[in-house]
Amino acid sequence: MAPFFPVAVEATGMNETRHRVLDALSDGPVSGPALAEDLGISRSAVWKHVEALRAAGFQIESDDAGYSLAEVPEFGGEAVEYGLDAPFDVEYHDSIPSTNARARDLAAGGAEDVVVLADEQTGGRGRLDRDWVSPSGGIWLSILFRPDVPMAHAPVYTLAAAVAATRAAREAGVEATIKWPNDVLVSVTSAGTSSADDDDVLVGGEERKLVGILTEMEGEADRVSWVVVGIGVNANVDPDSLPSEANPTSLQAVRGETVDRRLFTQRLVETFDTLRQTPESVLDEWREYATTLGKRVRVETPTGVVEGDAVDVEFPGRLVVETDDGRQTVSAGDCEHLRPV
Ligand code: BT5
Repeated sequence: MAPFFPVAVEATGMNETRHRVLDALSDGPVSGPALAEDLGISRSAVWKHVEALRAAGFQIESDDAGYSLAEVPEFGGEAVEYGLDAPFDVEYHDSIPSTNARARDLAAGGAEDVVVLADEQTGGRGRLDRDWVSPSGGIWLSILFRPDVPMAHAPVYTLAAAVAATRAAREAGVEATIKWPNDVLVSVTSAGTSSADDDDVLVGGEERKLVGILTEMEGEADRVSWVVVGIGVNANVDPDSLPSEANPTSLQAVRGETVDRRLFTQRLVETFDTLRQTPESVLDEWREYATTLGKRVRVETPTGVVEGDAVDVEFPGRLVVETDDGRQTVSAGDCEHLRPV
């Protein structure tokens, strides 16, 4: 215990100081000596922080008046942490096999409130051991946290992630909707246009997958130890590079221009952070964005197929289906939209 403790304290301290340096630079110009005095660190420590920030892609100008922040990098850990209104550290990788696998490793080491973020995944995973294709330009991230809830409540975090991703997509001008339980879709009438407001609600081939979510967890029945919510957003990627059988789309394809991945990631993480604190508020927001409700569905569950009209969702995330044999609730499965009811 003794050797570990000082290291942890130092790591936290570094991070906070770096943030304070950045904040001061964004209000700059500020001179090195003034900054050193304000933050209670040495001038050479200021210089080291400035150099580390430059290495992370921040453009920091220096002239007679001092240092000032000229530009924030397009993407990356420091870039997403800069101005992030949520208490997460962001660990960034240009390329990694799977952010979920990395977050699980961090969980095993005792970490919490970490976002693992990558530009590219070389071994991205979907549910049931399926592959998740994750070329450079996407937003591939996993949120590791330790909620004080029973294991049975964990599905609500999948729904919360879907709400957060949908809201961020809509703020980026993409009319996304949620398909139970873990997909965010865009209804497309012709390549590149979205039409969630149209009356002729779309089914089957006209719904394209924008985001996939994979939630993993560990714990005892009465209490979760950790949850990892993996969110894959096809951001600035060409849908032609994704598996065509999934009918994929991307933010870039729908918008006709690239999206600011830093801002998108921040909004996504911030909304998720708010929702995780009030799990009981997730369902109302989910209903508002859901495209599954009011549709005829066919759900392949681990115990068989359930077909009927999707009428509601229940805490923590069960789909309520009106079948010929009465009402059934479904906890997990692959859901296919058949047609509007
Ligand atoms: C999912 O699985 O939709 C969950 C995907 C979660 C990905 C994130 S990325 C960050 C984190 N790290 C990981 O390793 N994973 C998470 P599922 O519902 O099983 O859908 C998988 C199916 O979607 C595949 O079988 C393909 O058909 C299709 N697919 C694969 N890559 C895709 C993509 N980029 N966009 C759309 N569809 C895709």
